[in-house]
Amino acid sequence: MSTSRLRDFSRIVFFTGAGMSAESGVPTYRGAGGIWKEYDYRRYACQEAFVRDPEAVWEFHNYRRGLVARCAPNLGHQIVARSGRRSARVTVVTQNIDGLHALAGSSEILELHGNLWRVRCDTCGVKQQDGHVVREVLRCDGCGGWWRPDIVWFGDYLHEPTLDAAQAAIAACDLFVSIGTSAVVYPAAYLPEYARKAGARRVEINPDETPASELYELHLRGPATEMLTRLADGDAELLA
Ligand code: BV8
Ligand code: ZN
Repeated sequence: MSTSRLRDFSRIVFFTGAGMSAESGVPTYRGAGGIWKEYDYRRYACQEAFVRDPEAVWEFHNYRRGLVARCAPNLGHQIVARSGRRSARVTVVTQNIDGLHALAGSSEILELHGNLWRVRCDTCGVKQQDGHVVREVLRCDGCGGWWRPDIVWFGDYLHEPTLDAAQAAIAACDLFVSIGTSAVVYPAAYLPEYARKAGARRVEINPDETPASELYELHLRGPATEMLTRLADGDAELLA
């Protein structure tokens, strides 16, 4: 039976990277306009930098908060959220920290790399979730230490239960749609392999080829909004 519409699948995983939010105006990390071209993550976005110069780390993260706060979910985020209301089970496994999937109304979201709008104090073991705003209070009221952006930086271990949940969702899915990731950051970049082992239909949405492209059966070479529209309208014949 040839399946060509999202709702023909019982368990869908959308695996998203920075390209998912590019059309919302959120800079990607690599490629043209990539944020790591402008900012060295070793100075602004890693544990060593946070210990060495928390003010510089907060200046960078409040700069990003200010920028992302002006960005809204795009049509691609909305299609993903809508499919979650129509298909049996949809899980969003995202590498993004911008919070745009939740804003678009997706409910089952696994944030592999944390969240730009959440902070934590590792001394007090507490977290705080902010709205999409710049943060003013940078010192923990419990211990006076610096609040840390609750983001998985390079060299940080991912939150094990979140990664386990992502692997479990992918191992049980019958459709795996990767959107806007360069597939170079691990362990997230291992995840498409779980979809292959699960025998899921595998679709890659990305204007460019990636090191993971050979793992996919269908390649939709274009921007997320346009390709997701095609997928949702069923005119991109998913592999039978
Ligand atoms: C870990 C946080 C265990 C958020 C990020 C040395 C020491 C320690 C670890 C390592 C090491 N060397 C290597 C590693 C492993 C390292 C890693 O994978 N490095 C890579 C670069 C080789 N991984 C880690 O450190 C991870 N932790 O391994 O812990 C450990 C611990 C200690 C010692 C050893 C091991 C943690 C990884 C998470 C890092 N956090 N950022 C932030 O600060 O903002 S990385 C960053 O990359 C983001 O999280 C992002 O999510 C992630 C992946 O990027 P993408 O989302 O794919 O975005 P990118 O810009 O790259 O690509 C965009 C794509 O979209 C492109 O393909 C483009 O074509 C496409 N596109 C553009 N426009 C559109 C589009 N697609 C569709 N539509 C469009 N319109
Ligand atoms: Zn504290």
